[in-house]
This record gives sequence, structure tokens and C-alpha cells, in this order.
Amino acid sequence: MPNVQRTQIGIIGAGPAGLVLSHLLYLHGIESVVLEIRSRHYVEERVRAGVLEQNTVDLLNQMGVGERMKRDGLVHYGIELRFNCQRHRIDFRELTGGKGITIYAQAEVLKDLNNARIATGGQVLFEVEDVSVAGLESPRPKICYQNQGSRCELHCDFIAGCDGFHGICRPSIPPGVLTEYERVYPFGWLGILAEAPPSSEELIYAYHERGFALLSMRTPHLSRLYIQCHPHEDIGSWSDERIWCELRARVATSNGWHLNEGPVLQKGITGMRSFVVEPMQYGRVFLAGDSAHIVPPTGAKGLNLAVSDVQILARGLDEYYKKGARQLLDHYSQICLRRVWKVQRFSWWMTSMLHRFPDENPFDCRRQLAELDYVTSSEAAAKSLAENYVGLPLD
Ligand code: RFL
Ligand code: PHB
Repeated sequence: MPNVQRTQIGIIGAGPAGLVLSHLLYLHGIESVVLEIRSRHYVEERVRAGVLEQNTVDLLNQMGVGERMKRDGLVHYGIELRFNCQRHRIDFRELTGGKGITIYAQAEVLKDLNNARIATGGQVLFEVEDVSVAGLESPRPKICYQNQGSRCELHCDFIAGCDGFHGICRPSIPPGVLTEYERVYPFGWLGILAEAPPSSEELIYAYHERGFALLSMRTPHLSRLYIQCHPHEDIGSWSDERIWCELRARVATSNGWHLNEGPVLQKGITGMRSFVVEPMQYGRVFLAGDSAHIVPPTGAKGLNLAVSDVQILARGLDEYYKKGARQLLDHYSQICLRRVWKVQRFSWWMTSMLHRFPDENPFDCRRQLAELDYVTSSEAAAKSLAENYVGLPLD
């Protein structure tokens, strides 16, 4: 006989979507259990996103998990676009009426959320196995899993599929229900974490004939740097020196700007895709975050989009439990997708403007340079980049 537990919301995945949802629900007085296949250590050490929109920062603060972020987060009011060896600043504060972004690693957000869940008696079960879902159309869906060798079932009112792009929730929805929209890009990003102070106060996005490069950071002592590469590149063929050499070439300026270098602590290659499923709900399962959509990282939106999905889901569940109304829940997908598609457009646009494409011709390169020139010289164009980068309003 399986070990049976009952809760209101069964959440699959302890990434940003799952943990933010679980803690938001707790604050609304709604019970949840989070199931995660990886260990807590793995989830908290995985190097991923670093840019938080103001909406995300405000929400984490309202949830009471913003203390360390307020102390250690780096608040930026602009980014630099670098092309033709020239530097151009996009001033977010001026263009958006005072808004900015915060640099604070996803892994740190997850540590803060896990600590908050534990401190308030939340249940997050790590290293569970063989997770599957059943009865999605019934009023009592269930999640089956193995925990430390025991067969377990979690009976819930609703299931939140926060299990990322490779999770099991999306594929558990019957064939024919979901429509997938996808674009896979013919390049990837090679990313490194380096023990070197950031070379610039703000992020630098560089367009170069050798390919795109991005200079970001994690702390005043740690740089996070990326270069465009072949999507199936073998990381073994990239020595640290080869990476630094490529970075130096791509971010060089005409007046001898200097790149800070240091020991490489971590490196990896990520493919790039744009992906959306419609709808984001079926019966009693709701997909949120990367399980429903993927954006190429050029717009720095993946984590922020995951957070805005679950903010909307939490409101819908709150309305359901407080008033018995399903109005918001029934429109969850519709409300999220409007925002998702705008963020998809922005992420695709930034990606298309800044990368070299294998099938491009000289016309395409001139057009990209004209686009960069336009964005950095027209206030209207710069405003459009800025308002999307700092984050569109939630509603
Ligand atoms: P996550 O973070 O992938 O979390 C999903 C969680 O679900 C677990 N899981 C399962 N749990 C139980 N049962 C199963 N069957 C399960 N299958 C999976 C996973 O172990 C995981 O812990 O999704 P979420 O919460 O939607 O959050 C989304 C963000 O993590 C993501 O959008 C961003 O990190 C995207 N992303 C980046 N975004 C940026 O803005 N800047 C970046 O630099 C950046 N780097 C990245 C990234 C995503 C990456 N992925 C997905 C490979 C680098 C990488 C490598
Ligand atoms: C990061 O710091 O990892 C980062 C920053 C901006 C991006 C993507 C990734 O667009």
C-alpha cells in the first residue's frame, strides 16, 4: 500500500516557480507540498540566471524573503550596448521613470526561499523519484512518487507543474490538447563564472563579427561572462585561455578598454530556444515557468517570467479558496500568455539583433548594425528596449 498524504496544492519542482508559488500560497493560508527530484545542494548551487526585474524584487520583498537580496543585490540603472568598438549606454532610470534591475543569482534566491519554507514549516521533499501524475481531469488529482524507497501518493485539489522544460507535467497532458510553438537558434552560449571583479559597473552586451559576448556579474568579486558559440560545441575544446582570448576580442573598444580576468570557477554550454505551449492548463494541472515556455537568455527573462506566472496562479488559487470563484483560475493561461508572448518577442528581438547567424549575408549584418545604431540614438527605440528589460507591468 502506498503512503498517502493529502494537501491542497501539489507542486512538482523546487525551482523559482515552485518555491515562489509554495511560499506565496503559505502567505495566503493555502497548504502545499513541493516534490523535487534533485538534492537541495544541487538546486542551490546550479549556476543560472542573475537579473531580477523590479516586479520580481518587489514580490520577493513583499514575501519577506528579500533581506539578503537587499543587502547583497547589485542595483543597476542601465546596460551598455557595444558595437563597432564603441560604447553606448541605455539609461533605464531616465527612460522608464526611475526603474532598474537587480543582479542577484538565482541560486541565492532559491536559498532564501528554501530557508523561508523551512522556517515556516513548509514541506519541500528533495530527491524523490519516479514522479508521475494521474487523474488530471478528476476533482482529486494525485502525484505518485518514491521517497527513500517507499511508494507515496500525494492527493491534491490542484497540481502545479513547475518542473522545468524537461519535466513530466507537460508530457502528461493528453495528446492533442497542447499546441507547441518553437524556434531553435543555430547557436549556444558558453558561460563562465570567473574569480575576477566585474570590468564594468553595468552589464555589457557586445555585437561583434566574431559573435555575441555578454559581460555580467554575480558579486563585486565574481564575473559571469558569456560568448556565442556553436550549439553542439565540445566544452573540452575551450581552454580557459581560448575563452579569455575570444572575450577580449569581442569586447575590445577603440580606446583600449580593459577586461578583468581571473581563475575560471565553472564553465558550461547552453543551447538557445524560444518555446511556448498553449494553453498552460488542463483539467486540474497548471504549468508555470520553464515547463510552459523557454526564452533565449539574451533578454534575461526566464526566471522573471516563471515568477510572474506563479504570481498569477497564486492569485487565482486564493480567489478559489476564499470565494469559491474560478474566474481567475479559468483564465490563468490566457492572462499569462499575453505577457509570455510579449516577453518572447523581446527575447527573440534582442537575440536576433545581437548574434551572428550562420545563414546571414552582408545585408543582414548591416541591418543589425542599423538596428543597434537606431536603438542607441533614438529615444523612442531606447525606451522600448528599456521598458521591456526592466519588466513590463504585471497586469
Ligand atoms: P527550473 O529552474 O528548471 O526548475 C524546475 C525544477 O523541477 C525539477 N524537476 C522535477 N521535480 C520533480 N519531478 C520531476 N519529474 C522533475 N523534473 C524536473 C528540476 O530538478 C528543477 O529543480 O524551472 P522554473 O522554476 O520554471 O524556473 C525557470 C528558470 O530556472 C529559468 O527560466 C532560467 O534559469 C533560465 N536560464 C537563464 N535565465 C536567465 O535569465 N539568465 C541566465 O543566465 C540563464 N541561464 C537558464 C540558464 C536555464 C538553464 N537551463 C534550463 C538548462 C542556464 C541554464 C543551464
Ligand atoms: C547572467 O548574469 O547570467 C545574465 C545576465 C543577462 C542576461 C543573461 C544572463 O541577458
